[in-house]
Amino acid sequence: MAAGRLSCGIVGLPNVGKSTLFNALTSNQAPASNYPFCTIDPNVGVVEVQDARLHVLSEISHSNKIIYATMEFVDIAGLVAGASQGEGLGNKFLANIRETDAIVHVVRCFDSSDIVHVSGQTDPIRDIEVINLELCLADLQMIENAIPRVEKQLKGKKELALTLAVLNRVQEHLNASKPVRMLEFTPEEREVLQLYPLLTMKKVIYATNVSEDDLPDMENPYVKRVRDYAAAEGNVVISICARIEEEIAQLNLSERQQFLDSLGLQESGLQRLIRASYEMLGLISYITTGEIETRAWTINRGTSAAEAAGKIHSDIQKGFIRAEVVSYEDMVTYKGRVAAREAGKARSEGREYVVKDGDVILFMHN
Ligand SMILES: Nc1nc2c(ncn2[C@@H]2O[C@H](COP(=O)(O)OP(=O)(O)OP(=O)(O)O)[C@@H](O)[C@H]2O)c(=O)[nH]1
Ligand SMILES: [Mg+2]
Repeated sequence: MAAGRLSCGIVGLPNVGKSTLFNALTSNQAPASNYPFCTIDPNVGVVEVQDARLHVLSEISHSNKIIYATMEFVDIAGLVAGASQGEGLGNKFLANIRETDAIVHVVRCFDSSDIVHVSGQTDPIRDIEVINLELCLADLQMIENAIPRVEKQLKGKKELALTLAVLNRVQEHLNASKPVRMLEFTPEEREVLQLYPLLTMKKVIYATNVSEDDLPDMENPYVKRVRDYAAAEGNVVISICARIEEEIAQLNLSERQQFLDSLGLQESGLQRLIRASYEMLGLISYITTGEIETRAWTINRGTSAAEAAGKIHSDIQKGFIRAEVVSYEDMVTYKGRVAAREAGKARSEGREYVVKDGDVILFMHN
């Protein structure tokens, strides 16, 4: 995670469309924004989270610019069976995944005789299980290395009994090739587990990559099977056509809408994927708006007003007096903060107020 930004790693077998998706994600910049787009390194891209609310508020405030929330995506080279044993570039890929906060698992759901499938033919569930097994095996290695160490220390430190119990439970689960995120933990157990950055603890979105022929609804029997599989695990599925997304991303705004219309699409699949990823990371946005800019600020769900103010500047957090909060809906209904305030729709909130997604905030500070 660079610059405090959370990241999603794009994983999957080779040749399933990860880089195509990554290229689409990172070239898909909003023309209205002048956020300095940067590719941190060739495999890490900063992506804007489109938000129609910012357009509406920028018109109300006559803002000079819009600044979107951002998040990172990391293109991770294809994992193959045996990666956890060092097959392919195995351990290097696994280390890359460990550094990300959540996973977008790209699953090939298109047939193509031109594009070689590493295991012969398209079979999304087999593919998912190859990847998940490698991730489980990598986690199992970590746990198997940790258990004897904890056992040794346990003699002097009785409080490690909980750690050992958790590790044993996790080991048993991983031995059955099941991801650790499916287990339930108490808050104390979760704290213990933070010392062990497990790959299968990370949340997952399955991105089913379909053929151009499956537009506009992007459903096919392969996708259906992934949906059933993901539902059983409680995971989200977003269907995309990476190749089309890459084309869409090359177009300017007016061409883009025309192209989407011609394909029968409301919005690009990329936007759905970005939003779902943002939510998966537990992120929400609060908004500031004025003549200079209308801007979304990223916070974790549950963040207090004072902490949220600190995102703008640490001085605002330190000198925090109060936050004047108007909901997005009231900003629109009353066409701005002044009228919303007159209508009694501006709430005065203290340091501990828990900020909600879409709160439009003005901070008062010393
Ligand atoms: N027909 C079709 N082809 C696609 C689609 N997405 C990707 N491809 C093609 O599949 C091939 C592999 O795509 P990449 O994006 O390079 O795959 P990758 O997952 O990054 O592969 P590795 O980096 O080798 O692991 C390329 O020739 C793409 O053009 C799609 O939606 N439809
Ligand atoms: Mg690639």
